[in-house]
Amino acid sequence: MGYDIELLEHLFRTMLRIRLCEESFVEPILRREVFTPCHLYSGEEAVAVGLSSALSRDDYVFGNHRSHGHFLAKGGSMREMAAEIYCRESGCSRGRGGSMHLIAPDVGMLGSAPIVAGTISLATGAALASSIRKDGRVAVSFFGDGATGEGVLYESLNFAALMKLPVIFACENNLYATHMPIRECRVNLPISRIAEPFGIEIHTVDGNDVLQVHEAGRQAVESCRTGKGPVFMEFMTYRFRGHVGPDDNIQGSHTDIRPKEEIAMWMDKDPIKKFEQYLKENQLLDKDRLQVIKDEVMAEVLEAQAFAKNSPSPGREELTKYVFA
Ligand SMILES: Cc1ncc(C[n+]2csc(CCOP(=O)(O)OP(=O)(O)O)c2C)c(N)n1
Ligand SMILES: [Mg+2]
Repeated sequence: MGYDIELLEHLFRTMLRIRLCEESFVEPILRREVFTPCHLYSGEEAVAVGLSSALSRDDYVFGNHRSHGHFLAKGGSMREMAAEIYCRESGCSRGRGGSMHLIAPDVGMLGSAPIVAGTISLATGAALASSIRKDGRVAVSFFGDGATGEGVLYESLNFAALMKLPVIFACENNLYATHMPIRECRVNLPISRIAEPFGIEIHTVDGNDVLQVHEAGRQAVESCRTGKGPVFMEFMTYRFRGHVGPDDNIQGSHTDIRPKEEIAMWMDKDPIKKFEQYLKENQLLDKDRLQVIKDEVMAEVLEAQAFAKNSPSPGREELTKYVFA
């Protein structure tokens, strides 16, 4: 398939920005300089990046508790996200929200929240608004396999199908909800089958292959924009880090029960390494150009860390400033 170099660079750069930015938080979390709970997205970058690259700036995205990738992929500012994770006044939620409350309305990232499945109905509502206004905007709801245990997903699927709303239900199936394997809590796999009774378009996609995600995303967006109604997408992927924080990855060492062999198998399918190899093998980007991108991303990450750490925390007297009672 003929993709332009600009898009390929964007996909590689954005996945790397997510990976390196998140990994730059590992030490600060372990040193307890960061105390907001951090659900790292490492390993799943191709989903947020591939799907967001099929959207336009005006389209909407809603996230969940694991949304650093969704925020950056939709165009949110890295320094404002880093500052939010350090709970600083310069953060995207003015330091009051932390890692799980990311928002960047200017670029269509309308918010993330830790309540599992909590933003699915909000994305459906945003799609209803688009449909009433006829403004052509598509809304994406990113949620995990765990959210398929929540009733609001089924209510939203039904309502969206009934009203033919331009919403993409993007399920990131990383096989676990906290430490519960999906096969132990669902009888009917694959997950995407849950969308069948609603008669909507379904895609099951390799979530570690950014080009496959982009391509499926393009088709889903086109379907929504041309009034065909909602789309359900299931992305098969895996998180490299612990459920929350970086350190519960090794079987038996902490709380993670995932087999070492399974973790190793998925590490071999690292979406960034896979894409870098594809770019080199097909002579699309050479080693030197890839190195320039890596250096630029690393410089951005260091700058974001410095900006965040040098920003003041909200004053004690101002902690309730944005609370509406
Ligand atoms: C309504 C609700 N129930 C339980 C929790 C606790 N909780 C936080 S994350 C999580 C698991 C989510 O798993 P999944 O949706 O698969 O996302 P993943 O963490 O795998 O990305 C749970 C149960 C919560 N935040 N909200
Ligand atoms: Mg999960």
